[in-house]
Amino acid sequence: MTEAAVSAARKTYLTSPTRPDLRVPMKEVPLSTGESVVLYDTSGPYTDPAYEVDVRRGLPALRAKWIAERGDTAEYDGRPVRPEDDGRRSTNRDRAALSFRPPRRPRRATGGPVTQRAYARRGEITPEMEFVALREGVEPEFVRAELAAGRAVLPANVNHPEIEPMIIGRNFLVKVNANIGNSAVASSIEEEVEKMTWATRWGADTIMDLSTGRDIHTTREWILRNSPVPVGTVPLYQALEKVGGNPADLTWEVFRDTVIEQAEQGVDYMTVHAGVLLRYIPLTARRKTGIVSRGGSIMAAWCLAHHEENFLYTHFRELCEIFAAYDITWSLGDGLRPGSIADANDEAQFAELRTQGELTRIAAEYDNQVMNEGPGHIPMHKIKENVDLQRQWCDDAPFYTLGPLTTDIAPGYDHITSAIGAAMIGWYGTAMLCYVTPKEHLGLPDKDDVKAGVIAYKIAAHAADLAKGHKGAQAWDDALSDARFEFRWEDQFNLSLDPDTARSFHDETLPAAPAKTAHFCSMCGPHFCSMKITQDVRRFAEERGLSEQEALAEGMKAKAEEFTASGGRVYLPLTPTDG
Ligand code: IRN
Ligand code: FE2
Repeated sequence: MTEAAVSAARKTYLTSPTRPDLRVPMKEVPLSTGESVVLYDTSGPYTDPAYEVDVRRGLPALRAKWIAERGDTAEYDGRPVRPEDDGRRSTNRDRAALSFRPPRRPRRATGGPVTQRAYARRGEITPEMEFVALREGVEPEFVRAELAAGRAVLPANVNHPEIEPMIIGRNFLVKVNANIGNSAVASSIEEEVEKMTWATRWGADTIMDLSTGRDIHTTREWILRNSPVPVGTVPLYQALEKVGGNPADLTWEVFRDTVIEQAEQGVDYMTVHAGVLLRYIPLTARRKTGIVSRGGSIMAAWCLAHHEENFLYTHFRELCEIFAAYDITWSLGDGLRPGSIADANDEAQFAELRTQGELTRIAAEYDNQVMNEGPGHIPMHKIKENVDLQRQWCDDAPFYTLGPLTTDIAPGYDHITSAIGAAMIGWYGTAMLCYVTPKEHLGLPDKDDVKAGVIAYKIAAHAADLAKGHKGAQAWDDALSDARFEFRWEDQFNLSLDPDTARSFHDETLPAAPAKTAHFCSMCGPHFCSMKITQDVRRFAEERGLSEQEALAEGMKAKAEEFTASGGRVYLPLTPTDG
């Protein structure tokens, strides 16, 4: 079910000088020069040939020892999940065949908060913090300080020991989230697990399981036990299934129980639309596209049906206590985000953002880790204001945005309309980018769409890292540029974000193996390759002991004479080979 490692890259591990059990996986790309480039790696054990994949057993519990050693959590008998809790279940499936083995018992705090932020505030550097410090190439103390200040989050539920810890914050590498999850109409559990391994293979830093419909609980269990990256959810979706799909029938109790059920499974962060207040709903009435957030529209429908304040807002402190007991990270939803260019940065959107700020401060009282979700559809000139206001109103908590899409005119290409906005907003300081696939607004993404979305967003995230001057980001570009300039084709493929596509495009034009060592590219051909000409000039200069400028002048003169002598023809017939 999992594919081989991308390109010729091999798995390598950074080790901690102080903790022998701490091994940070990295991707090492060997070059034909004998050197190698070491890159950040999200693909998990699946790309380690020494690892035997067994989806029914799940990944090794890397963090189990660290969690147990802290001595502040204990196993207990989880709430039994009754069949009716599981949303609309399928009837034609063998239940036993779907259940995960061996069953596990959940843990929770036995006393105060067990969040990474609580430890950070007490001055403790946890193994998880040390892990991300190695992974990002920064000092562990820096990681601790950013977490303590609430400028970064390290999503790591005590019931998700399988993850390779990662950090989300504006002073770290920009991260990418990929949404997977079936809707009621399509997809199977196996397909969803495969979408997860596929998304992380291409570089997704977290995934969100947005499953609705049948077998939600079981699908999530399979994804969690096999996911090397943090998993996020929107618990409201499952709560709605439990009450039969009518928002008016939702209750605080059903929602709370769903959060606990998912907390016990190990969900690392949760989208909660607690900022959609009753009094903001009328602000959306005159919008071009109303409320486009699924969670936002569910809560708006509930508020209007009961004419009561959003129960996620009125019970927020109780949720903070639950989140503190499992270390769940808040992803405060943007239920009133604009769904069109016309609605960007309007009153409804910014009213909710202010409330996100208020909730961010309340969650901090409970040592909760918090991110804020952001838009949506925003034209380029209105993007910066979003980041500036979020930083100001939400105390610099990590911003996590959906794109934004910079224009509405290209259904089928919204991974591109939104990657443009994502690159910009990442540059201004957004910490994590929620991908958009080519199927946005049109249908359910398949494997190709997941890959297209992740790659588009890795480009946006890396472009932002470069623009922010993130330490070390440019080394990757430099290595690839060197390979390109020196016509090391295989190195160029192997260093690229998508080696398969790069290699196949080159093969389409120049399929023969010698073309891989040829000193020109398929675009300009042998006679007009600018990189080859530059190299010729340098060689010419070296041979004659001239400076590059002098060589250019002399070379140009010689070329001009040669050109006139040959009759002044501009186009020369291409020969099949040229040095
Ligand atoms: C991210 C930023 N703003 C929204 N998102 C994501 O959108 C959110 O994390 C979730 O994955 C998805 C669906 O959210 P709604 O439509 O329920 O708000
Ligand atoms: Fe949209």
